Amino acid sequence: MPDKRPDGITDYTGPAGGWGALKAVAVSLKAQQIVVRGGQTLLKSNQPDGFDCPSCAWPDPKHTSSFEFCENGAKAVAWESTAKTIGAEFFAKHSVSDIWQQSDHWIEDQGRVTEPLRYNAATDHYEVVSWAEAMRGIGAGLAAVPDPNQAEFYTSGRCSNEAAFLFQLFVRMYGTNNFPDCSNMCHEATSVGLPKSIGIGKGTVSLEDFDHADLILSIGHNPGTNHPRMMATLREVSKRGGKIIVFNPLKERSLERFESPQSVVEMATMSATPIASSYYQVKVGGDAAALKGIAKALVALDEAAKVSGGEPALDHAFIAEHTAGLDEYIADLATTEWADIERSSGLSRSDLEEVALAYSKSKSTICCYGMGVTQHRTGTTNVQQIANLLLLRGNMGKPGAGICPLRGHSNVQGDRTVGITERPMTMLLDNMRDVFGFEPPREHGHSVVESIAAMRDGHAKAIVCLGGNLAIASSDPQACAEGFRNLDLAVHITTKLNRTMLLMAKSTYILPCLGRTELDMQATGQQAVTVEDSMSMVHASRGFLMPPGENVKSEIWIVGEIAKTTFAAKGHSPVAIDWDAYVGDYSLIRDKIEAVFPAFADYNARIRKPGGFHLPNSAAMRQWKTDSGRANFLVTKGVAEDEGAGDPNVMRLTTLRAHDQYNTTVYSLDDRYRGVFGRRDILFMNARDMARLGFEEGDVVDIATALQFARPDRVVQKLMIVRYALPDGCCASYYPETQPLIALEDHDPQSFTPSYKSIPVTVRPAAADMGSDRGVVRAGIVGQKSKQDA
Ligand SMILES: Nc1nc2c(c(=O)[nH]1)N[C@H]1C(S)=C(S)[C@@H](COP(=O)(O)OP(=O)(O)OC[C@H]3O[C@@H](n4cnc5c(=O)[nH]c(N)nc54)[C@H](O)[C@@H]3O)O[C@H]1N2
Ligand SMILES: Nc1nc2c(c(=O)[nH]1)N[C@H]1C(S)=C(S)[C@@H](COP(=O)(O)OP(=O)(O)OC[C@H]3O[C@@H](n4cnc5c(=O)[nH]c(N)nc54)[C@H](O)[C@@H]3O)O[C@H]1N2
Ligand SMILES: [Mo]
Repeated sequence: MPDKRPDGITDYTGPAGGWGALKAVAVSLKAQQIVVRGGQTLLKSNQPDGFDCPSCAWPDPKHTSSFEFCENGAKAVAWESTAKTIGAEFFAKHSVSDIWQQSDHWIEDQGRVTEPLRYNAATDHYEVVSWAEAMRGIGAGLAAVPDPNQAEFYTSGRCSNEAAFLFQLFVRMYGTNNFPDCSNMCHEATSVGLPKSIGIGKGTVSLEDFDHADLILSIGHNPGTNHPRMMATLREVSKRGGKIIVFNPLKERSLERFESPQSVVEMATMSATPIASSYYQVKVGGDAAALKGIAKALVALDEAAKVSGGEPALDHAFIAEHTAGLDEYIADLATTEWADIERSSGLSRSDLEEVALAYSKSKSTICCYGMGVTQHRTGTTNVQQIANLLLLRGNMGKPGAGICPLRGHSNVQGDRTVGITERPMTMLLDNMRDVFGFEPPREHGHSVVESIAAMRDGHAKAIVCLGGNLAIASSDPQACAEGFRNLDLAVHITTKLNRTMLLMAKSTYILPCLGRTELDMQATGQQAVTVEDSMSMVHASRGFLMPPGENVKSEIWIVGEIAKTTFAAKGHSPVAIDWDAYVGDYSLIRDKIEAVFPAFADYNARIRKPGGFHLPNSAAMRQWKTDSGRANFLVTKGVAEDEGAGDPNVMRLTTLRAHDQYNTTVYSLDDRYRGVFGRRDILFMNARDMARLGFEEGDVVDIATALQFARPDRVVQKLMIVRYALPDGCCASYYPETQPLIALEDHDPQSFTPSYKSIPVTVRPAAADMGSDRGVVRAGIVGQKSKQDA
């Protein structure tokens, strides 16, 4: 008899996808009151003449003619093209302190912001202002910052190449490289780690490569939720007999079985395709050890082959021609003990030898990975271990092989390509100087962690956020709240209201912008923008829905206005720029992108071709732009130190996305594939750990940060324990509710990526309410109460 589970918890037994996915699409369209409009919108997403789906960066299929949508893309589009709007009436009715009391879900669900707003501290209300007034205030505020390096300019990866490029032009003319960006919290370990390995900070595969791969290693990503369109690709690989080997502490349903909502046969017969051929539940933070174990076993196979005269397990010709550092790497593998590998990874030597054997038989292997790899103190070196393993068998720059970081936001890769970077290369700055005729700042700027620290410590005076929800997405909401409230000026360019906008600076503005799905009319007519997907394909995106209000402006228009008013207030501009011309015709911006980045040659012509064009990828062509001129094997000594391993009370917490959320946007409180409905106040743990720590499923507990970064307020209260297949000593909970546990200082030292996915915690029976929002996690509230409220 199945045992009784707590409220809202079920055993999910079906495959991922299937009728459940189609039903969920209908529900989210209805909730946003756009059944008809949304249906039309979906038909236009990821089509040659439509808009780029804002949900993820997985590329479009080769033949963009078929109707490709996915459940979570549908939710994202419905959320953006909602019929609900908020304007003067809403903000007159609700004070900021009132709104603060609501859940994050409620706040965003109020709908699209339709008017520029300025905060009035005397009344504690946002008030509608004219665009001219808002811009005068913002320009004066930015001009008043004593040193340009005391201003921060955040971007979230939904903005287009054109908006991002114009933004970085303005900011560099203003005089700083302070570009905190969502990728600092996401794939920065890739951007920092891979250039040293293979000379480029991006993936090397294209979608076609998946047709030729016979082995996919899938490490630390959850495509059924976060890149659902990838499931079609994995299903094809599986159907034609390719192997898929998964490393993930949690059993994720989509990686086990998937029923394609686009396959008539599977839907009619309720059948499903198995995805993973083997599934290894690696310990949280144990990937580097597992990768080293596989490499060590592979080298042993190669040695054995030398003796027996069998097929070598390493690609010696590739290694000799293309790589450097093999001897040091092999020497390190030799001194890394199996006992350490087994302890750190939680996997047995024989498991890892099995993977090595499968790998040695593969002709072409792709390794896909996500946040399970990057969001650790060891993020950068984790990524480099993946590259090492691929290089051992020449799986880089040949058909069907390569490295495939799954990017997050739909244009996070493009924003980086066109200059949003706090550590710019000399070539970028030289080209900016030559093309625009001003001397850009050379000093490196702030990443997310550094900008929050500067705000918290009172060094930064102003921030402009081009999208996102920085204070909630970042680690340490305590520091973020303090930081935002220290500022003289905060500006939020946004589609919707979120909690970051409730952390009041002396002067705070909200500026409503168009989303991807909407018609963008400027002086020369309807405009298209461009984006770059996870596989370096650049293509056009054209919205067609009517904007939610006549005062909602394009991001590009807003950036242009901020630039004009700031330099007017300063009384001078480093160089005369005709901002109105760029805003009036985005193809002029593309001309300049092309002038600064030669890879965009013939930009305007090439985006007219359906599907767009591919940016050249040096590593994919086996050109290694590294210091050694070769692909480098990079050594990380030993295995990740298992902090707290000696203490049986310390658990390692990882933070996850539920199926019904997009980062900090919570669409609903369900997480269907993990069997959770109507609640997010969950701590997943295995039955052995529950028994060992004296808990039962359904118990309500508090979790506190342990060890180095422990602090009395690093506590999340009242989570309910739910049984889940996880390795011993590991637990999991939802992002962003768990942010208060993560210290700003707890990050990868190389890439500054917060270690969102390996937080040492202790678990204890729930104590009395600590008198803060930490007691109401269930409602999705994080952070502190607002000052106005205290
Ligand atoms: N619907 C939807 N789509 C999205 C997003 C969204 O929130 N919702 N977010 C977008 C963004 S910005 C991003 S970056 C991507 C994120 O996409 P993913 O990388 O898939 O993100 P996560 O859900 O954070 O975690 C991925 C997986 O890592 C596993 N994991 C946790 N810790 C470890 C570990 O130590 N080792 C290993 N091997 N695995 C581990 C978790 O069990 C989980 O299955 O998705 C993008 N697409
Ligand atoms: N604990 C933990 N923390 C994490 C993660 C984790 O796995 N665990 N993941 C990290 C990752 S991978 C990322 S990428 C970050 C995400 O960090 P962000 O990108 O800052 O966060 P989002 O939640 O994606 O931002 C959502 C907001 O963007 C605005 N928005 C939506 N569409 C548009 C648009 O078209 N234009 C503009 N201007 N604004 C728009 C809306 O106001 C919405 O509220 O979070 C990171 N934080
Ligand atoms: Mo991300």
